[in-house]
Amino acid sequence: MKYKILELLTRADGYVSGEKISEKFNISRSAVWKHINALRKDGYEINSSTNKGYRLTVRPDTIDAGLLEKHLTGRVYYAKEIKSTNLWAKSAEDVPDGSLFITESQTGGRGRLGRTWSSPMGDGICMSLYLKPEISPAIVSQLTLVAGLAVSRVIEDAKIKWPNDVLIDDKKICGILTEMSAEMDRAEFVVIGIGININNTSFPEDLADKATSLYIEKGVKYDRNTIITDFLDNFRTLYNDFLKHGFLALKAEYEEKCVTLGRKVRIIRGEKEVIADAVRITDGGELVVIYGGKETIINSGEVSVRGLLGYN
Ligand code: BTX
Repeated sequence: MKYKILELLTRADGYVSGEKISEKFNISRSAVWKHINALRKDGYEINSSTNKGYRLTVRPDTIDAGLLEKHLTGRVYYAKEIKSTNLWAKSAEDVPDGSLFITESQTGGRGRLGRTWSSPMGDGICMSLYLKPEISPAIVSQLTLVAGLAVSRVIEDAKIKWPNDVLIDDKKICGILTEMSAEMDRAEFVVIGIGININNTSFPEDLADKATSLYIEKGVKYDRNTIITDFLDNFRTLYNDFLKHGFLALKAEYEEKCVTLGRKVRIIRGEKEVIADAVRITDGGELVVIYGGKETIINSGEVSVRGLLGYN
C-alpha cells in the first residue's frame, strides 16, 4: 500500500489531501498517516499541511527495490555492490521470468568484447533484466535494440547508435550488453545488461570526451527510481510488441532515433577495416551498409561500428 501512496504522491503536482488518499485506496485516515510515516522512515521527505494534505519533496537517492518490483512480473535482486549484474544474473538459480538484478556500483562492470563499463557508486543505473522469451537464439540480439529503444524513450534527447549505445550529442550515456544461455533452437534465458549514466558529475580522463550523464547534459540531478520504472514500463510494452509481431513492429521508431543511418561508419572485422555508408535497418534489426558499390548486411554480433564524425 505504501508504494501505491508513493506513486500517487509522485504523480501529483503539489499536495494530495489525506481524504483523497483514504478514499482512493479505501483505507482509514490513520492508515494513511501510518504509511506516510513508513515512507518517511525509508528516506522520503513528505511535507504535511493540515489544510492541504501531503506533498512529496525529496526522494532518497538509493534504489528502491520494493517500488521497482511493482513494475516487473518477476523479482528484484538488489546488492549495494557487485562485480557485474550480468554475471550475477547468469549464475543465479531459479530466477523467475521478468526479474531485475540491480546494484549501486559494479567492481567489474562488463562491456562487449571484453571491454569494461565504469559504474561508480550511486551515480548511475546498473541493471540486468532476466527474461525467458520463447524465441530462437538467432533473434536474441534484437532484444538489445528493443532495450535501446526503451531507454531512448525515457532519456530526453537520446539517440541510438546501432546496435547497443544510447547517446546524447554523440556522447555515450548508456550501453547495453545482451547475453544468453541457449539450446540449439530455443533461448533458455536472456540477460539484458543496461548501464545508464545519471548523476555522474565527471568521468575518468579516458572516457571524458566520449561519455556523458544526464546531470552533465541537463544540469540537474535525477531520481533514478523514476527513470528505472519509466524504462521498465516502456520496455514491457515494446517487448510484448516484439514477441507478438517481431522487430518489424518497432523498426520505424528505431530508424527515426538511430543516428548511425546516413553516416559513414567504420566496420571492424578482426584485423580488417572498411569505411561504408550506413543506409538502413532490416526487418530483423541488422544494419545495411554500402561499400564498394554493394549492399552488405551487418549483424550486431560481428562488428564494431564507429562513425567518422567524432565518436559516433
Ligand atoms: P561497449 O563495449 O559497447 O562499451 C564499452 C566502452 O564504453 C568502454 O570500452 C569505454 O570506452 C566506454 N565506457 C565505459 N564505461 C562507460 C560509461 N560509464 N559511460 C560511457 N562510456 C563508457 C557497452 O559495451 C555495454 C555496457 C553494459 C553495461 C551494463 S551495466 C549492467 C550490466 N552489467 C554488466 O557487467 N554490464 C551491463
